[in-house]
Amino acid sequence: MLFISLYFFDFGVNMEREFIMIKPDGVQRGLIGDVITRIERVGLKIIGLKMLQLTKKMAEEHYAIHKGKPFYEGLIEYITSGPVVAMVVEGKNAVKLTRKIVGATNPLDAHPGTIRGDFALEIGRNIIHAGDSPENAKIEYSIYFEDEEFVQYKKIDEEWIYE
Ligand code: D4T
Repeated sequence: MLFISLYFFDFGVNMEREFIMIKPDGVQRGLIGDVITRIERVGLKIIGLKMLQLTKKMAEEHYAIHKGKPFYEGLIEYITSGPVVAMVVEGKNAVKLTRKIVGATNPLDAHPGTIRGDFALEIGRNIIHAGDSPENAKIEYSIYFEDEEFVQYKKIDEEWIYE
């Protein structure tokens, strides 16, 4: 009994939800599968997934923090220029782990082996977005998902992923 409660206690620590978006260049370049594979194989659980075309309103809400910056208008145009794939994943330290897989914002600084390091060349065409904190991830995924859309399930490999 003690073992069971400890197990569940430990499993609950640092469990996070992360918001990920494959941007229009990632979709157009046929990288949806590649990106999802990298997220899945580290052990993160996808609980929400959809393809959509961002409206200008959604894009402006998502990138409100960058309003007024020199790259803002170009960013809004780019992110609304074609369909994106929006995803919410769950896992222990999901945000830190995802940001590591994604790599630095500027692909020039992103290490080989990261998504941006392997597939991108310019900051304004950097393939993917990932929330930078659990709080911001929630603010972002709430733009695109209703809470009822998330699927709660247990993956059979969890006991081999979590110690
Ligand atoms: P996103 O939001 O796309 O995951 O990127 P990051 O979280 O890694 O980085 P960010 O918020 O600083 O930038 C948002 C978005 O703006 C583009 N950008 C950024 C750009 O085109 N020129 C720039 O100088 C900066 C700083 C790229 C990502």
